[in-house]
Amino acid sequence: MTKINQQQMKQQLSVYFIMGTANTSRQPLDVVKEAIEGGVTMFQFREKGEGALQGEEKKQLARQMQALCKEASVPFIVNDDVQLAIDIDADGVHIGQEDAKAQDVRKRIGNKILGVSTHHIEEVKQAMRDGADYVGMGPVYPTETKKDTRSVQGVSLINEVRRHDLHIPIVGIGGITYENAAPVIQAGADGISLISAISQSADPKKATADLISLVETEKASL
Ligand code: TZP
Ligand code: ICP
Ligand code: MG
Repeated sequence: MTKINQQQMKQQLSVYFIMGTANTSRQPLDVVKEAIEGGVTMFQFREKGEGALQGEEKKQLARQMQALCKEASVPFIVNDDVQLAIDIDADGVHIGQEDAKAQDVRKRIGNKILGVSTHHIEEVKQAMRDGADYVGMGPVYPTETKKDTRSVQGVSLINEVRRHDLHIPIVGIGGITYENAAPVIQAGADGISLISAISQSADPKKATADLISLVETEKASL
């Protein structure tokens, strides 16, 4: 596996869907399948919260989602669980500031994609030194999906990083919907990352397709 280049990474981040069993009342695999049909550009398996699967059950669901992604050439990223990502040969890992150290994770995963959640410009610089391929920034807007988030920051950090001319690929996260997504891209993010706007949608395929066309329009207008 060769390391992803920055230009490719920026394209893959456009509409980055994150999901686990807690984020839908439907069959999780059906939701992922529909989101893929709608054109998601990257997927993260985030099996957390109430009723989250563990051990072999978690691994089995991960493999099933991974297979759907693989068929559609959608990069499959595992949240937090570095060992799971290695065991099933996922395309990458996403970690927060409270998880394993990015530098150590980079050593363990070789050229796989590494994403790091950041909330301050110093964390962004550190993630870059540690070898992150992209950073997540948020919560941009209030969200009901994750209870232990940092304070809502709008697009201020995204703006600040771009003002400092840092070229790391950025994805905004937290409370993003079709209605409020445009300012995130206008601020300089390369994409939007969403859970509920797709996973709770009555039509995940259409929700995704609409988000894709919005992000592409916004990127083209910059
Ligand atoms: N990290 C910061 S906000 C968030 C995570 C995982 C949840 C995003 O979920 P939603 O439903 O898109 O607001
Ligand atoms: N950003 C991304 C992309 N994923 C996450 N799980 C997160 C922030 C907390
Ligand atoms: Mg985490």
